[in-house]
Amino acid sequence: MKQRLLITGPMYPPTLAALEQAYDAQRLWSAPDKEALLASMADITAVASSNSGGINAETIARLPKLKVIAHFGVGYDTVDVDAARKRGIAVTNTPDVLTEEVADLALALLLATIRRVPQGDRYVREGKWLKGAMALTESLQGRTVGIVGMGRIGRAIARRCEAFGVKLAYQGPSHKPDLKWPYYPDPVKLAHDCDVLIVACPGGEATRGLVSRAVIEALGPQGFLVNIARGTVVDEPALLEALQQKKICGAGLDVFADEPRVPEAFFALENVVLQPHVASATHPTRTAMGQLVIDNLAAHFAGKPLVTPI
Ligand code: 8YV
Repeated sequence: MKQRLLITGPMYPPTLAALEQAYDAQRLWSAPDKEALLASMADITAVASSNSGGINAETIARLPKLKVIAHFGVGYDTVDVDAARKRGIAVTNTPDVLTEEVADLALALLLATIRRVPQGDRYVREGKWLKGAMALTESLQGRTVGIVGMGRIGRAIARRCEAFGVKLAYQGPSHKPDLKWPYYPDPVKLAHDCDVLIVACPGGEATRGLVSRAVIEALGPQGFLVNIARGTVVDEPALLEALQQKKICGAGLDVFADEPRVPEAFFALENVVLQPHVASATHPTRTAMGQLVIDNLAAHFAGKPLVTPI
C-alpha cells in the first residue's frame, strides 16, 4: 500500500507527478472541500508544501501525527516553522541546488535594469531604431553594490559582481569574518554608501520591511534596487513612490508583496524591470529542487535521516 501524503501547494509539475506516482497523495490547494480533506487525512505523517501553498499553524494543528514538512523552495516563509518546531515536526527545504541559478537572475536583472535591456528590445521591435538611436543609459561600471543578506545566494551574487569589477559591501544580521567587503549592520547606512542594493536575504517576519522607505531614499536618485528575495522585505508602496518620483533611478524586481498580483502602477513605469518570480525557474534547477523534496520524503518514510532539514 502506498503511503499517504498531503500536498499543500502547487510545485514543479514533474515533481508533483512523481509524488503522486509514489504516494497516495492529495492536493489541498485545489480540494473542493479542504476541511473534509484535512479531516480525512488526520493520520498522515508527511506533507509536501510550496511557496504558493504553504502550511500554517491551523493546518498543522489539524494533523496530529505530522512528523515532516518537505518544502519545495529554499525560502520557507510560507511554512509556520514555529508551530512545527513546537510539535517536533521537522521541516526540510531545498538549499544549494538553486544558489547559482538565483544569482544568475540577480545579475541579469541588475544589468537589464541599468542598461535598459527590455527597453532596447522593444525599441528594435517597434521600429524606433529606424528613426534614430535609443537614448543612452546609466552604467554599472564604477558603482558600489550593496548586498542585503550575505547567505549562500548573497555570496554567489557577490562572486559575480566581482567579475564585473564593481565595489561591494553587505548587510545582514552578522559580520562574516571570512569576507573582505565592508559590513554594515544598518541597511540605511549601506544604502547611503552604495549605488545599487541587491536584496538576497530570507523573507518572513525577521526581515519584513527591512528595505524601508529610509533605505530606499538613502540609495538616492542615481541608485538602483534589485530584489530576488521576497516582496515582504521591501516597503513596496515606498518603492513605487520612489520610482514614480525618481527618488531612485530604477529597480529590477522578481518578487512582490502579494504575488502574482503586482500593483499595476508598476506597469506604467519605464524605470523598472519586472519578472514573475522566476529566479530558480529553470528545468534543471526545479528538477533538482523537486528531487530534494522527493528524497526528504523517502528518507522520512524509510526512517532514515532527512537530507536537508532546516
Ligand atoms: C521558487 C523560491 O519560487 O526557493 C525559493 O524560496 O522562492 C523559488 O525557488 C519557489 O520555490 C517555487 O515555489
